[in-house]
Parts: sequence; structure tokens; C-alpha cells
Amino acid sequence: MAIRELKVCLLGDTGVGKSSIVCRFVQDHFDHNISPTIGASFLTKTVPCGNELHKFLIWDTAGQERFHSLAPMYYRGSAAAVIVYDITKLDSFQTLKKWVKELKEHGPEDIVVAIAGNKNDLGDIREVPTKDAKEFAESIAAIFIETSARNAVNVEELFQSISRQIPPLENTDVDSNESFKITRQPLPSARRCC
Ligand SMILES: Nc1nc2c(ncn2[C@@H]2O[C@H](COP(=O)(O)OP(=O)(O)OP(=O)(O)O)[C@@H](O)[C@H]2O)c(=O)[nH]1
Ligand SMILES: [Mg+2]
Repeated sequence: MAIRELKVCLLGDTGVGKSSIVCRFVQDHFDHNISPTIGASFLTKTVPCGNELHKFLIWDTAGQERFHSLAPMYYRGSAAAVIVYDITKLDSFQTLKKWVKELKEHGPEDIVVAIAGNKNDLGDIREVPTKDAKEFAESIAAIFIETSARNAVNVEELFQSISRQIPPLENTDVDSNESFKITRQPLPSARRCC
């Protein structure tokens, strides 16, 4: 079975929960005292998708403004970008729109964009209505999902949605697309973190 390596980056304001989402996805763990990311972190996880295995090469970027200039290194060559906002912080949704603009201007042409409204366990102090975010995502043909890294809500689904948006192997001109690297390996018996 073919393993496809898919570079994925997470973008978004500091504190929205990018690292927490990745930690939940890769290690099924949530750390209340997680530190802000410095530069970027790299993790991988392989998941089955139809007749293929998708190995996500995940670049979890730092949201602090001083690291903004590093972002092109991470979104360049990415098959997908997850742009995260915090449903309790309207400002973080405005920042998300800036990331969408930057990706449109400087990101890969065929990049899959997923918008994740994180911290949906804090619905009582919500500032970003689901409807507004969903409409915005639809307007740019992006995946939209609300997540809670804390309560493990929709985190798997987020990455599954990305997997489904990646064109199947037979439809992909792999030689001309750096985002879809392929290696051939035996099928592992179970889902695994790498
Ligand atoms: N209630 C709640 N808190 C969360 C959730 N996800 C993350 N947090 C908290 O939000 C804070 C920031 O989380 P991080 O994952 O470090 O955020 P980040 O986007 O990686 O931040 P930077 O690395 O600075 O860009 C931490 O205190 C987390 O515990 C969530 O789903 N619900
Ligand atoms: Mg982080």
C-alpha cells in the first residue's frame, strides 16, 4: 500500500490552540499548561484513507507576531493548511482572514485550506458565531469545523476532512507536485503515531 506524505501546516494567532490540536491528534493528550510555540514544532501521524495511507508531516507554527516572517517556510509546499481561530476571541478570527489572504497571494495554488474554530467547549463566552465562520469558509471553498482540543471534539474529523480533499493517487500527477510525496511500505496493522 502506498504511503503518501502530506505536508500540513497550522497557522493562526497565538493562544488559539494550534499545538493543543496537534497534541490531541498525535498523542490524544491535552496539556492545560502548554507553552507558546517557539518557531515551529514538527510531528507526524499516519492515518488510513481509502486504499492509501496518509502520513501527515505536521508543522505547528508559532502564532506570536515575531515569528510571522517564518511562516512561508512552513506553508510553502504544503498540501494543506489548517488555519485556527478561537471561538471566544473575535480578534483571532480577523487574524485568520489575514492568513487566508496571505495564503492566497503567496501559498501553493492547490493548497487545501481548513478553518478550525477551536475551544468550542467554551460556547458560553463565544464571540464568533458559527454561522459567520461557516459562511466565510464557504466563500473561499475551505473546510470548516469547530473543535475542542480539550474535550477531543472534531480533531480526528478535521484531519479526516483534509484527507478526503486530497485527490486520490490515480488522479495525481505526483511527479509535478511536491506536496504529494509517495513512499511504498507494508500496511501497518493499526493506526499509529510516528
Ligand atoms: N478551553 C479550551 N482551552 C484550550 C483548547 N485548546 C487549547 N486551549 C488552551 O489555550 C491555551 C493556548 O493553547 P496552545 O495550544 O498553546 O495555543 P497555540 O495556538 O499553539 O499558541 P502559540 O504556540 O503561541 O501560537 C492553553 O492554555 C491551552 O490549554 C480548547 O479546545 N479548549
Ligand atoms: Mg503552539
